[in-house]
Amino acid sequence: MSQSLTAAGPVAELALTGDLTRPARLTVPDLLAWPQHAADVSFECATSGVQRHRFTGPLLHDVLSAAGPGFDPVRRKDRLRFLIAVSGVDGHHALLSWAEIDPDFGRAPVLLAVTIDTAPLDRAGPQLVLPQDRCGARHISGINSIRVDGGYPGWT
Ligand SMILES: Nc1nc2c(c(=O)[nH]1)N[C@H]1C(S)=C(S)[C@@H](COP(=O)(O)O)O[C@H]1N2
Ligand SMILES: [Mo]
Repeated sequence: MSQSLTAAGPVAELALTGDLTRPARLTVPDLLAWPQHAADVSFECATSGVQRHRFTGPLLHDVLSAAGPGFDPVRRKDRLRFLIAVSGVDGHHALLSWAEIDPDFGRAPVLLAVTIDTAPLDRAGPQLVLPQDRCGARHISGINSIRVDGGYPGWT
C-alpha cells in the first residue's frame, strides 16, 4: 500500500496515472481542494444485505479533469474511447468509461469519498461512490490507484 508517514500515522495515497498530462499522487486531505458533494446511498451486497451510508467528497470527474486526460476537449467524440480503471489496496477493481461520468453523456455523479458517515477516510483511502448502483460491488474502498486509458486494446 502506498503510504506517507506523518505524526498522526500512515496516510493513504492515491496515484492518478495513465493518459494524463498532470499525473498526481493525492492524499485524502488533498481531495478537499475540489468542491465537496454529499450523497446518501443505499446499496445491496450479495453477502451482507442492504447498507446505507452518507458519503462526502469531490466528483471523480472533477478530480480526473484536473489531471488533464489526453483527449481533445472540444471534440466530444474523442472522449468515448477513454476507460477509468479504479483499484483498491486489496486488488478489488472495476472499470468505468469516461462517458459514464461525463456531464455531456452519462452524467453519473460518482464521488471519490473522503468521509463515510462523518468519519474521515484519511488512513483507509478514498472510496468510490456510485449513487446510481443498486449493488455495492463497485463502491471500492481504500482506492490506491486510478488509471485513465485512452487506448482501448484492439482499437486503432
Ligand atoms: N477494496 C474493496 N472495496 C470493496 C469490496 C472489496 O472487496 N474490496 N467489496 C465491495 C462490495 S461487494 C460491497 S457490497 C461493498 C460493501 O462491502 P462491505 O460490506 O465489505 O463494506 O464494498 C465494495 N467495495
Ligand atoms: Mo457485495
